[in-house]
Amino acid sequence: IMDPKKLVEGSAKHPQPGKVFQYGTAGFRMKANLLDSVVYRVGLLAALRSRKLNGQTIGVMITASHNPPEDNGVKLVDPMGEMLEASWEAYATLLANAATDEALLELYKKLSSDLKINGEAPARVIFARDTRASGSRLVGCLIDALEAAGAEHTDFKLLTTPQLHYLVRCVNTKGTQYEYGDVSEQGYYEKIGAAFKRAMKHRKSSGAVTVDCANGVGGPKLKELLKYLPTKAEGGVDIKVINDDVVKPENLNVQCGADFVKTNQRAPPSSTTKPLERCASLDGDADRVVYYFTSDENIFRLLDGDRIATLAASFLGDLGRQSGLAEHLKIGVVQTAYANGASTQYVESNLKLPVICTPTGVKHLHHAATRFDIGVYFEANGHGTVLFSPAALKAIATHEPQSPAQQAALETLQALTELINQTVGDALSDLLLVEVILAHKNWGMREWLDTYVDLPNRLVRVEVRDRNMFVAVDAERRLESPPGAQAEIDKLVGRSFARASGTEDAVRVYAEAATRGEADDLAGKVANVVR
Ligand code: 16G
Ligand code: ZN
Repeated sequence: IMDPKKLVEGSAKHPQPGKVFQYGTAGFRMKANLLDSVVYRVGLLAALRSRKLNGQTIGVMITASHNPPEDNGVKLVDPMGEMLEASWEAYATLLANAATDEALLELYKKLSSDLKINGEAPARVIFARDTRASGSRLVGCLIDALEAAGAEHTDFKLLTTPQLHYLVRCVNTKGTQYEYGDVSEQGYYEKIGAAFKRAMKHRKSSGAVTVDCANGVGGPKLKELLKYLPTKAEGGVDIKVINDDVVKPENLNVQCGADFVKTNQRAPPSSTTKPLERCASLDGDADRVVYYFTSDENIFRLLDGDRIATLAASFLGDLGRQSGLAEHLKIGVVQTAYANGASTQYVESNLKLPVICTPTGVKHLHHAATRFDIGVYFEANGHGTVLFSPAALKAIATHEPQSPAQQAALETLQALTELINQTVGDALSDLLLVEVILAHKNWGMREWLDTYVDLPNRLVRVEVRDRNMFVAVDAERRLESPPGAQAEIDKLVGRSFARASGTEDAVRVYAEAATRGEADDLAGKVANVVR
């Protein structure tokens, strides 16, 4: 049970700095020195959430993903490894903004009674952090809260964000028919390693990939995972790890990592790979991955989340047909408005699969993907995964193959259900998924790139007086407010939309057109409408 005296004393150790905080698309995120009181209060909420769910384990991840080293952040993970239920985000915001220690205690009690929480129910929380220098101090704030709230807690130390999501699901499914895996970091590697071996069973070696780990937690974790994978000689992939310096946390995400590569449309300056060599970049907490290479003509080519989604959907469709399960496996792709129009067209016209467009933010895509038997979702920035419905899992597990070819496809499909992290986008798991597919298709980067031609596009950030004026509808593809703005955009040629950023004080404009010049021109014109 919660100890009121401890709660107030703990709060006094981590005072609210007189700022207004908001639980955003990815939890709380800001300069790390502002975060102590926020983490303390998130700890209290984690305990409340666990009690509300009768002692199911809640996760707390301390990370600021691709943001600069001096930032940090905190977010909650729900029992099945999903993001915190949206209605609870508001409680997190309320707690973070309680002005005094006593006000915090009162609010805790009020939430507890409003939400009909049994104060004597057990509370269980597990947590982890990325490699930021501020991480261990913030863990201290979190532990103070969990002690005050009377929650059992386990520190899993340094993990990637998706590893923590995995563990939360494992704890909560332990001993049930939905057991997800062993509740340990090693269990994660074993599960993925075994699945990868199985997925590669009908293939030989598939070449090499150089992985830029953003100097973040993905570096040591990928190196650990390698110990569970077949070597190149054993028919595995030759994975070379670079930018894995976590000893100097000030290097995190600096001139490297998935966000750097995607935003700057170029390889990390430290990269020494040659033309056509396969490269990938993770972000700071390893929940995003993008691929790239330089062509023979020395042109940088990015294969982002859209490309991973199309590759995965195409392969899963093949496996469905080859295993004789096609009619039981309705595959769909979920994207946001940022997806390149050519990728959407490719999925609909070539793969003949349905596409759903949702607002930006992983939780929206994830939710929509559960509507399919196999839901492939990716944001263009490289965050995404593939979800298998319970019915699909059952069909894949129990289908009787009618031929050796069906058998082989079925085995690969079964392996993929284990290889792919079902809780959240996972760069390590996605990386291996791409490698498996390229091996099966016997493709290099060129063949993958040549599946379709991206439309030229341009993304601009526009500073505005008040971004809250910009209300987007229709999965952010249209502006409802300010009045008249959408009508102006509709007059222009090409596809463009404007939306308020959920993470920065600005409006983002995306434009896509037949030529580079037209895309730039369109983005400029829409930016002027917004300004
Ligand atoms: C957050 C989202 C990410 C999204 C980005 C958009 C999660 C875990 N993260 O980082 O998916 O792409 O926000 O940022 O949902 P923006 O609103 O500033 O464009
Ligand atoms: Zn991330």
